[in-house]
Amino acid sequence: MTTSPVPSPPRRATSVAAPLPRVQQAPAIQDTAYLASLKKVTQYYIVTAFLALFVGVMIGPLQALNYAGINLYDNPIVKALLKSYYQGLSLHGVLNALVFTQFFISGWMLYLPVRDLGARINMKFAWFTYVLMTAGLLMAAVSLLSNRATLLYTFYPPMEGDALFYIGAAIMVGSSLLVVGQVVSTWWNWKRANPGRVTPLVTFMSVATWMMWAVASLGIVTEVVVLLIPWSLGITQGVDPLLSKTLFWWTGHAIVYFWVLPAYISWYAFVPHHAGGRTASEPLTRLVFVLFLLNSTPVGIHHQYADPNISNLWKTIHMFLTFLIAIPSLLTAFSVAASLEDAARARGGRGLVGWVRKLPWGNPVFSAQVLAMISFIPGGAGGIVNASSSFSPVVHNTAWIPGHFHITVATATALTFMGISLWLIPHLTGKRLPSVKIASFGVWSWFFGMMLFALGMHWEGLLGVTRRAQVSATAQDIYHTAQLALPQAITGISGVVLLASAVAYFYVLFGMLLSRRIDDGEAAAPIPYSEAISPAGEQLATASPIVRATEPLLALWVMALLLVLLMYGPVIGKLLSNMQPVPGWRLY
Ligand code: HAS
Ligand code: CU1
Repeated sequence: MTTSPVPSPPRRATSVAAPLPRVQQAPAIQDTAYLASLKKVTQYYIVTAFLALFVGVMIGPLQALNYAGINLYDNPIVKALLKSYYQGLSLHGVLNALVFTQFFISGWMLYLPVRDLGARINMKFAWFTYVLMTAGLLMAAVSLLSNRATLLYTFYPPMEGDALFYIGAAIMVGSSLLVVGQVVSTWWNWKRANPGRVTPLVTFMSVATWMMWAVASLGIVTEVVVLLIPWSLGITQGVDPLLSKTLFWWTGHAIVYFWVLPAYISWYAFVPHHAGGRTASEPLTRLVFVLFLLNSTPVGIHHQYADPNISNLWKTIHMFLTFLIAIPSLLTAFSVAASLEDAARARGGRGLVGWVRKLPWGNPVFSAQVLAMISFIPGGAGGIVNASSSFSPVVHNTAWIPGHFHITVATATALTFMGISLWLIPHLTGKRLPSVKIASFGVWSWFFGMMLFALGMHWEGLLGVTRRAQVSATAQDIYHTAQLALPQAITGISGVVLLASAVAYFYVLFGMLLSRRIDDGEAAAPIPYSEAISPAGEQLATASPIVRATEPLLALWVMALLLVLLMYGPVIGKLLSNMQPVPGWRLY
C-alpha cells in the first residue's frame, strides 16, 4: 500500500494555556460537478506550467555547460533541435521565467481565493481564460520553435521577431488580466455579501498580488500592443528602443514579485502547517502584501542605470524605492522564520539553533519550500547589491545576474512551486506520489544544484564574464584564464546535478499524474491551512488598526496606480517628447 503523500503534522505539544484558535478549513462546496470543474481547470493550468518547465529545464544544462567552457550547441543532435545558443537561451528564459510562472500562478491564485471564500465563479469564463492563455502560448511557441523569435526573454527592440510572437505574448499576458478580473470581482461580491467582515488571509494575499500585477503589467501590455505589434506588422516603420525598454522594465521588475508573492502565500499560510506550527501574525502578513501592492512597480529603473536619456534624479529615486521594497521581504524573513521556530519548539526543539533539526526535513513538500527560502537569503542580498548604483556597474550584464535570478526565481519561486505541487496535485486529483524518497532527492538536489550554479555564476561575473554570451565558442583568452577554472567547473557540475534533479522531480510528477486516482483529494490532502499565533479576527469593528487600514484594497490599488504614474510619468514623458524610432533588425 502506498503511503499518504503529505504526512500529517504531529499534534502540537504546547504549553500555551489559552485554547488555540480553530484551524481554518476551506468552506465545503456541495455542488460536486462545480467543484470537479474548478479542480480540473486548476489542474490544467498547473500541468501546462510544468510541461513548459520540463522543456525549459532540459535546455538548462546546455547553458550551464556553456559557462563551464563546454560548447554542446555544435553537437549534431542538439543542432537538429536548436539552431543556436541564442535560440536555446530564448526558449529556456521564456518557458521557465514567463510561461511556467504565469500558468502556475493563474491556476494557484484562482483556485485558492475561490476555495477560501467558498465562492461560485462562472466556470465557462474560467475555462475560456485558460484556453485563451494557452492559445497565446502556442502562437508564441510556433515563432520561438521555428527560430523566428530568437530575442531572449526580454525581446528588446530593435531586435525583431515575427508578429505572431508578439501577438501570442500579448494574448497570453492579457489573459492573466482576465484572471485578475475574475478573482477581484469574486472577492468584491463576497465583500458586499459580508459587510464588516475581515477578508480571510489567503484571499487577501491573492487579491493584493493580482491587483499589484494589474498595475505592473500595464507597461509590457502597452509596449507590445502599442509599439511592437504595429512595428512587426509593418504598420509603423520604426520603434524607439529606449522607450520600449523602459516600458518593459515597468513590468519587468514588478514581475519578480508576481513570481515570488504566490510563493509567500504558501510560506505564510501553509508551510507552518506542514511543520506542525502556526503563522506568526496575520496583521503583519497583510501589511507586507500592501507594501508590495504599493511599491513593487515604481522601481524598475534599477535595470536601466546604464541607459542614456533617463536623468540621474529618477535613477536615484528608483534606487531608494528599490531599497524600500526589500523591507517587506525582510519582514517576511523574520516572520516566517519565527513560525518555523514555533513549529520546531512545539516538536521538542531546543537551543539557539538546535531547534532547526526538529523540522520535518524528510517531507519534500516542506523541505522544498524551506530550502527555497534559504536560497532567497543570498538571492535577496545579491538583489540589494544589484540595486546599488555604485555596485551596479561591476555586475550589470555579467554572469552575476543569471547567478542572482537562479536563486530567486529558479529556486525561491520554482522550488516552492515544485513543493506545492506535491500536495496540490494529490489534492486536485486524488492521486499519490509514487515515491517520497525520489521526490526528496529531486528537491534537495535542485537546491544544491542551484546554489552551486549561483556560486559559479556570481564568481564568473565578478571576474568580468558577460551574461548571454556563448563564451564556450570563443577562443578569446579572457574566457580561458586559470582564475576562471574553478568557477567554471562549479557551474558545469551544477548543470549535471540539476539535470539529475529534474529527472527525479519530473519522474515523480508525471508518474503521479499518470497513475490511478486512489483517494478523495479533499480528505486525503486538504488545503493545508495553518493556525495563526496572532490572528486578524473576523469582524473589522473589533480588528486591530493594521487590519482595518489594510482592508480597503481597492483604494490601495488606486494609490498604487497613482504612485507608479508619478514615478514613471516624467521619465516616459521625456522619452515620448524625444522619440528616436529605428528600423528593426533580425538576428537569424
Ligand atoms: Fe532581482 C535582476 C534587485 C528580488 C529576479 N532579478 C533580476 C533579474 C531577475 C530577477 C530575473 O536592482 C534579471 C533581469 C534581467 O534579465 O536583466 N531583486 C533585486 C532586489 C530584490 C530582488 C533589490 N529578483 C528578486 C526576486 C526575483 C528576482 C524576488 C524573482 C523571483 N534584481 C535586482 C536588480 C536587478 C535584478 C537591481 C538588475 C540587475 C542588472 O544590473 O541588470 C529584493 O526584492 C530582494 C529582497 C529579498 C530579501 C531576502 C529575504 C529573505 C527571505 C527568506 C528568509 C528565509 C527563511 C528560512 C525564513 C531581503 C524572505 C529560514 C530557514 C530556517 C531553517 C529557519
Ligand atoms: Cu528588478
